[in-house]
Amino acid sequence: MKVRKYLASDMKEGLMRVKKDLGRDAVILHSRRVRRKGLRGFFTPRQMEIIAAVEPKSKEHSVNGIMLQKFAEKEKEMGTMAEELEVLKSRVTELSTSTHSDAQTAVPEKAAPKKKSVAYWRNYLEHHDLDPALLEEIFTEAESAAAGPGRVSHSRMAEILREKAADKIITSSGCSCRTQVFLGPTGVGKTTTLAKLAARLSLQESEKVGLITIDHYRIGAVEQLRTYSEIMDLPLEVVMAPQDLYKAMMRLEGCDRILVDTAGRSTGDKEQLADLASYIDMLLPADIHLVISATTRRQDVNYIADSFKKLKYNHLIVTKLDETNSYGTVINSSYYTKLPLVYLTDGQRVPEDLKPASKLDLAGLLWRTG
Ligand SMILES: Nc1nc2c(ncn2[C@@H]2O[C@H](COP(=O)(O)OP(=O)(O)OP(=O)(O)O)[C@@H](O)[C@H]2O)c(=O)[nH]1
Ligand SMILES: [Mg+2]
Repeated sequence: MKVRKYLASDMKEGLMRVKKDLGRDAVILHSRRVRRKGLRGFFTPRQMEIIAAVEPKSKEHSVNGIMLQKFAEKEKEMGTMAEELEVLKSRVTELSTSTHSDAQTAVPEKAAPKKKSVAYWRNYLEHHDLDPALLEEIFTEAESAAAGPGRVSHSRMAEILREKAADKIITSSGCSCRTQVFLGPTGVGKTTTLAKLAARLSLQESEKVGLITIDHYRIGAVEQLRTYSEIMDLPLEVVMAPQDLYKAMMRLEGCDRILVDTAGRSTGDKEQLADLASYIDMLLPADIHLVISATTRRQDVNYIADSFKKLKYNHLIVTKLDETNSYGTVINSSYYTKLPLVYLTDGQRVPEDLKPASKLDLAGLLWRTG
């Protein structure tokens, strides 16, 4: 690992230097404000000291990269197996035609490979805990797309299923509102995701970003966001009551975007959710992201989606993709709520581990571990 120390006048300049020097994959290990050495240090503003590191390129692996590579390998393997199967079948057919009539061999010859392929993929997709109704829709559509006189190879069936799965997912290319709210169950990664987006918007899109937290319930919650706000040099407002939101928004008047962090809410606690709803009402119009962890079971995704409904969420973010190898949650959440997925996260690194949701990448996730 390559580790470097930087001194800059502020965090923004420091991060730009880190990015220029170590590249986009650099990770901030530590940052603090320091005085210049010597007497001069007392009369000049403090500097920002940043310690950053980067892994050598060869270890680099992105979700998309792994996903596409695995899928390609799987398809290749399936293609080879299917070809071998075809050769075997034609040998058997040749042998049997010498003893049976043509009419007897034609029907089973055509029907067999299609059935086998469908059963294999059904079994495979069930492992991902896909919603049964969604699974049925995908297979009904895939089977009618594959119908016809010709044979459907194993890999072709996978391709059709992937297309049909992609059709079921709704995605949105980004956030249109000035105010972006992050809510969801406890510990799913709301604050970390907000910090990733804040960094992306302010550093890559050069937007003026302001932060608000209404999470003052958990000890350390404000400090967590304050640390990010100091590192990125972004204004932060801590709001203790719904009526204070207006003043906080006024203080952030000059910002292009306002990202609002909320306290994680226990899904079954109606009182807590009602309390949060009184803040949300004051923030509208807003993009309200329901943040769900990819490790959530199917039934719990539906329970969370229903419980948070009164908070008027209109977008989805699925986090912690790196912590599972069964990706049904990602697809189920969009299918069940009929709402667009906007971002996926696959790690703790800020800001790197945040990806815009794309239909084909999402459908491809289902084949990632095949
Ligand atoms: N592996 C992994 N960890 C993540 C990801 N996103 C966040 N985390 C970690 O999950 C933990 C909780 O993250 P927070 O951002 O504090 O979660 P939160 O939803 O704000 O939590 P509360 O405010 O307490 O409800 C931290 O250790 C994060 O680093 C992710 O995509 N992958
Ligand atoms: Mg939080």
